This record gives sequence, C-alpha cells and structure tokens, in this order.
Amino acid sequence: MFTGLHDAELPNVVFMMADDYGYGDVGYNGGPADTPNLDAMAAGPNTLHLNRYYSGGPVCSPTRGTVLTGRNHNRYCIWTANAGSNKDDFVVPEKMPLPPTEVTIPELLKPLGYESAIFGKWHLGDVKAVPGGNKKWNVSHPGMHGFNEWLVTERSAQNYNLNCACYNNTKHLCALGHYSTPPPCYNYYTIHDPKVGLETLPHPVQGDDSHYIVDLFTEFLNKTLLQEKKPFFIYLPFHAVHIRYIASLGYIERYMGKNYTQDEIDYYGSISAMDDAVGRVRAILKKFNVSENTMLWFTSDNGPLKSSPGRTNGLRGWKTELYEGGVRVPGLIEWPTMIKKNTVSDFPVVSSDLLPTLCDILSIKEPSDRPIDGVSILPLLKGEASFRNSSIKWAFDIHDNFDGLYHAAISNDQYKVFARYALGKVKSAQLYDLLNDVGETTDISAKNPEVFEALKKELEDWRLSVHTSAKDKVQCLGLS
Ligand SMILES: [Ca+2]
Repeated sequence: MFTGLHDAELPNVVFMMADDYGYGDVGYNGGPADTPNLDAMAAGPNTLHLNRYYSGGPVCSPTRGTVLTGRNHNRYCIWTANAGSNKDDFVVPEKMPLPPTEVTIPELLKPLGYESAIFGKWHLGDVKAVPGGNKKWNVSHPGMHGFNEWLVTERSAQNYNLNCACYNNTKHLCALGHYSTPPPCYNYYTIHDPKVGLETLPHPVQGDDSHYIVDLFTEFLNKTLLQEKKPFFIYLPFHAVHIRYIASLGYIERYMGKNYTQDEIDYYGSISAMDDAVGRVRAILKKFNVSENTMLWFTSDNGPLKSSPGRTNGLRGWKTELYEGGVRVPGLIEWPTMIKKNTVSDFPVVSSDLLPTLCDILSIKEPSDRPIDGVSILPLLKGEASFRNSSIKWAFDIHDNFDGLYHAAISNDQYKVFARYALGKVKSAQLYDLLNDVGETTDISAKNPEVFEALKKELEDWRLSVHTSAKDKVQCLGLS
C-alpha cells in the first residue's frame, strides 16, 4: 500500500474518455448495458454529474483536439477525423494532424512538475516517425505535444485483441482466439523513455483494450508516484464502443440468453469491460492514496453511431451531427478535495473547458496569443455557479474543409441555434429551447426573434474568428 509520499497539493488529473458512447448508453441514464462502476461514480458523494456535458466536436479527432488545446478544432484545421493511418504516405488536407504550434495541457502543466501520459486512442495524427520513411509533418505523436509517456493507437481499433485483424463477419472467431488472418500488428506504438527515442515496433496487445489501458495506467502510477513522486495528468481514451466493438468471452456471457442480437451483445459487453476498467481506475487511485486530490473525469468523444445499438434517449441526431444526440454525452467529475457533495447539474460543460479549468485551478496563464474557446468551470466545481453565462459553439463538415457547406451551432444555458451554412452564409437556421424541448423538435425562432438574432450574430462573429485562426494555420502549414 502506498502511504502518501506524493507531496504536493497540486491535484492530479485523470481524464477518461469513451469513444462513440451515447448519452443513453450509460446505466445511470437507463442504458441496457450494466455499468455498476459508472453508476457508483455518478452517485458518489464527491461527484459532479453533468447532465449537459458536450463533446467539442461530433466525431473523434475534433473532440480530441478540443480536450488538449481548449480550442475549437477548426481553428487548427482538424476538420474531421484525421487520417491517423500508416497507409497514408501523403498529407490529406481535410485530415489534418494536431499542429505542433498548438499549446496543450501537458505542455502547460510541465513547468509545475507534472508528468503526463496517454494510454489508448490518440487520433490526432500519425505516431510513427519511421526512420527513412516519407512521412512529413503529418506525424504528430503525443511526445510532440508534451506527453512524457504513451502507448497509443493512431485511430479507432477494435476494443478486443487490438492487433488482430477482424471483420464483422469473422469477429466472433476472434473472440474465441481464432484469427481469420494473421494479426497485422499495425496499431500500437510505444515510447517509454524519451532518451531512447521513438520506438517504432508494434506493441502486441491481447485482451480487452480497456483493461490493458488500466494496466498501463497502474504501471505509470507505480513509476510516477512511488519513484518520482510527481503530480500527474493521465489521459485514458478507451476504444469502446467505436466500431469494431467486440466483447471478450466473459463479457459476451453476461448478455447471452436475453434476446439480444450478437451485435448488441458485443456492444453491451464492450461497455461492461470499459465499466470494469473505470472501477479499477477508481480503486487504484484509492490504493495509491491519491483519490482525494485527483480530479477524475469520465466523458465520451461524441454521440453514438446511428447504425450501432447506441442510444441517445430521444435526443435528436447521432454521431457526425450537431444536434444534441451528436454532442451531448455522459459527463462525470469526481474530486473529493474540491467537490463536497453529490450534485447533478444542468450547467453546460464542453470538452474544451478542461484546459482553461486546469489553468484556473493551478494559476497558470492561458495562452494569450490565440483565442481559447473553453471557459474555466472552477466556479461550478466549487459549487458557486449554477449558470454558465457564456455560449458553446460548434462547426462541422466532413467534406469541404470548412469553406463551403457545413453546420454550426451555438448553445447557451437555455437556447440553441442550429444553422446550415453555404458559401459563408447562413442558408437556414432554427432556434430551440433546450430546457423545454430537449429533443429539438420545435423551431421557436419566429416567436423569439431577439434571442434568435443575438445568438446568430454571436455565432457569426465566432465563425469569422475561427476562419481567421484557420487561415493562419493553413499558411503556416504551407497549404494556402
Ligand atoms: Ca468517436
């Protein structure tokens, strides 16, 4: 048992993020998969349960960018899920990596002595800098953004036996340990010691990814706490429940005999594996005697895929959409040192709030040479604020590099404007009252013209600001 050698009043931060995990998928919101550990975390005496937690984008890479930078993903040209594939030996303009010019949480925390690690799905650029390879700046691995240690996939991977090539029609053979094709070993790369340099060998992985990720988390704590005695920022992006979700046998058995389809069994089993991993993270923090002053987050990177068994509980839209179903996802923060009672909050929080919040807590100056889109939620954590009093904005399009047709949205404590843009102009827009119409069924813009016009104006000003940021970045990257 670790006995409190960790000297610092500096809080530790563990940010857990599921993949494509819907608002209605979690047990405490009525999801069919059992999630006793997430339910316990949600009900804990030191937990802030965010009923309006939003992903900063409606798909993977954009949200992951917002988590680390506090900035909307379009500002640095991550228009959509980036390539993140070693198959691409050329730069795909609409699939940009996280540029080295972005300032990230690990970089901001480093001067205070923090060690940072990421274990799981990176999806912010290629991670392998193969000597002699023809990769150029498309490589953007965690070590280039301040992480001391990592073991990551470049993009989505099946969440069981990551190195096994499985396809939908054969995945259950994989669960039984019989591979349809030899494992290609293309997804995991690792570096553990910066002095050694980038290790490009694939790291063989067996079993449930979420369990493996927690094994790595534990190893990291052993090193960081017991040997180095440093505060830490650990980012744990699980692969569940992005396709190809596949449950291992023990988790499959939990859902057999209940009239579920095999697809549902794999989906729910993958959720249960991740839920067990969340339980392990909480237990390990206690074991290391750092649970009191560790800020533990659980979130998702976007809403569920429409074709999956995922659920939004009636929220409109799915992954890739800026309606609530695409961006409102489970959100929990547990932090005994700061949060003194269980609270369910409708205060809107977005993934880009993490960086400004940590800056506020640690008295770090936010980067002042660029717009930051998130805000500090420290007043909410202290129990001193019930309203955000600022808006959250999104913009997303997967085809046109943010220059042509795309959707944008702005939401404040009560209202939301959803707008379709064409050639830089609003083509159509609606106003919804999220407090009284969470399903976004009724456009009330005609009855509330002042609210509608004010939000549209704010959205337009922000959109122009984002274009200015992106223009600078495009020039910087030589793509203008
Ligand atoms: Ca995702």
